[in-house]
Amino acid sequence: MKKHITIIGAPMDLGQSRRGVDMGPSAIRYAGVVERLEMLDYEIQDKGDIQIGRPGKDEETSAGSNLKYLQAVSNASQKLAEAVDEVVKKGSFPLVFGGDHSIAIGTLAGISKHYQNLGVIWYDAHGDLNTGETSPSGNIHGMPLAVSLGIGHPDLITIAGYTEKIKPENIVIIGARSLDDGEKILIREKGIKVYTMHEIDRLGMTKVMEDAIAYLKNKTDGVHLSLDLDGLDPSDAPGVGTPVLGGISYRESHLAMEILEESKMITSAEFVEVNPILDEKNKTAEVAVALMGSLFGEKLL
Ligand code: HAR
Ligand code: MN
Ligand code: MN
Ligand code: MN
Repeated sequence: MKKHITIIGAPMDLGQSRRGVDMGPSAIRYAGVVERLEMLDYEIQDKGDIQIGRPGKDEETSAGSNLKYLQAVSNASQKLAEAVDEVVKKGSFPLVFGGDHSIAIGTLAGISKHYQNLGVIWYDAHGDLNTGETSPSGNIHGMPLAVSLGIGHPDLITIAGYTEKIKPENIVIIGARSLDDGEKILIREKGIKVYTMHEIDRLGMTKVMEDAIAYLKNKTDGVHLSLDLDGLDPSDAPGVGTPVLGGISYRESHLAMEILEESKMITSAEFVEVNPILDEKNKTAEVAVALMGSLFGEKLL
């Protein structure tokens, strides 16, 4: 039987301050994702995009909070959680396209209730472990991993009606090179496993991925890949809102996806932060699609 993937677009740009990332799902489709995955003998259903409400001019800040566009992000997260929940219930593999990384709040809320111990691989230059108190920007795309731990604004941590979406010991962050002070404290406090660029340089991507897989293997019953394109070096993925020098290469990222594919552990995925307005001829969307090819088993020979 052909394996089944369901695509959902989440054209969200309100979790950060660079407009254009709402066109990410279109750019990824334009880069040929459906055709590419169909060649791998998957049956693909593209459910289209969830609707993101446009906030009024005065809605950037809400009373009693420094979180930007809290209401719009929380409404969209609820919608995305419901859409993803349906996909998992059907037994299909949820593949979500952002949009900025705030969408992970909804993705994880929809997926995690189907698992006792969902693992998460957070492939990102950033930790996304801020709260309103520690965030330097108020941008919610810097908060989704903390929110999924149940740490953050009440409107966000209660999406889909339950609080702890992931346990700290079931998280692996890969590619970190920009962490705020509050995020570093949370990482130490919760004992979150982080492979920074230092470990990737020193150990090599093969060892990092093998260690990450071994770390998650016996304690999780599913693993979600949350891949922020800014985890890659900006020379390979220029179309992102918050690029950080010294990132993971295109080649290393392919290798990481291939090792994940061999592990057969990944049960859902999202690719976020593709901003075609900041891109060079849709390069970053093409990189995202090429990585999905490897994640789903594309081989040269
Ligand atoms: N840590 C900074 C903040 O919270 C920058 C976050 C940038 N985040 C993303 N997601 N692109 O990884 O504002
Ligand atoms: Mn991120
Ligand atoms: Mn990032
Ligand atoms: Mn390869």
